[in-house]
Amino acid sequence: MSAAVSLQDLTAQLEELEREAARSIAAADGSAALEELRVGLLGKKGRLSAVLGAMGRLSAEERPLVGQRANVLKEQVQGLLHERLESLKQAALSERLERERLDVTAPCRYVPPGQRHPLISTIEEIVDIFAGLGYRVSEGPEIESDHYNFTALNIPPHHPARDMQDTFYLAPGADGQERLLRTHTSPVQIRHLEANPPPARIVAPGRVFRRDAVDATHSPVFHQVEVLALDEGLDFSHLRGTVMAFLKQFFGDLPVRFRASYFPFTEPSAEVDVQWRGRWLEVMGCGMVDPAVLEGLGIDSERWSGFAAGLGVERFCMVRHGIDDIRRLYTSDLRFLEQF
Ligand code: 2NM
Repeated sequence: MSAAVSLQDLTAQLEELEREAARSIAAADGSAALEELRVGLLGKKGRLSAVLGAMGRLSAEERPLVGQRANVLKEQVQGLLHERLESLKQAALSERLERERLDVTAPCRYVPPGQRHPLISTIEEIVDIFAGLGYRVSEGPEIESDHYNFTALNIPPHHPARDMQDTFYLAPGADGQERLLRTHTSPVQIRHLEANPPPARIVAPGRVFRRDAVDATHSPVFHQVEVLALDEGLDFSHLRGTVMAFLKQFFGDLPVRFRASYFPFTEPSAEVDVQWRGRWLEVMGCGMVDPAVLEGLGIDSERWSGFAAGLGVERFCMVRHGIDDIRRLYTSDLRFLEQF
């Protein structure tokens, strides 16, 4: 037989067990530690089982007293284990929320999926300057008739500009009319004047086509911007002032010179050079719209006068960025394009 056990002994053991359980559960730092405590306290070979085992040696009157006390303790310990587990879970969640906090309003760097092609940004820059001078954008078809591309512009039938060497001709349209790829954006101006009474201030950007062999400075497809102003009392000083203001905005304060030239659709005509890094570069052509062009449109050339100017966008873009070969603008080499 085992040693005698008293009611006092067992009650004292249960009280000691209760204090110890409360202290160790409060100190437990995770679910594994709590499970270990649960097994040690309430498991089959645990501390409570040991007390209950010894209870058998008490008298029949004393046994229920210890039994009740043990049941209360068991429930208390289970409650403490549960509460501690919940508070550890809560603490872990709070810690994680704090650690993973994300300020969705924080400013960040926007990485665009691509960039403007340098030709496009050059067109935009040129058009924006003329927009600032009061010009409206006007556009028209790339496939044109002989009439709009040549005849209406005072380019007579045997003018060299009409030569097969310069113009891409297409098969005639359904109406039997000759079709071609426009060689300049001037037909846009003609179409505008035909559809709108004067005055006019328009800027016409777009693709144009000429039968040129490809080299470092020539491409059969290139881009032009042309401007036209038509009003009462316009003279060459207005043309000069406009061109000077435009070139100053685009290139900065560079020396500019006007050289007398010839275009079938302007009289007088001039070519404009800028001095760039010590060399004179031809950058645009211009002139007073030939009265014959206006009369052909039914516009009274005694009352209305106009000036026009045209430039090649590739040239402007190449000068601005120091690009040495026009083909760079068309070959879509990312090592080139990513520099802009
Ligand atoms: C140039 C040079 C000079 C021009 C003339 C016209 C129109 F339609 F009004 F007659 N548009 N563009 C013109 C004049 C274009 O480009 C070098």
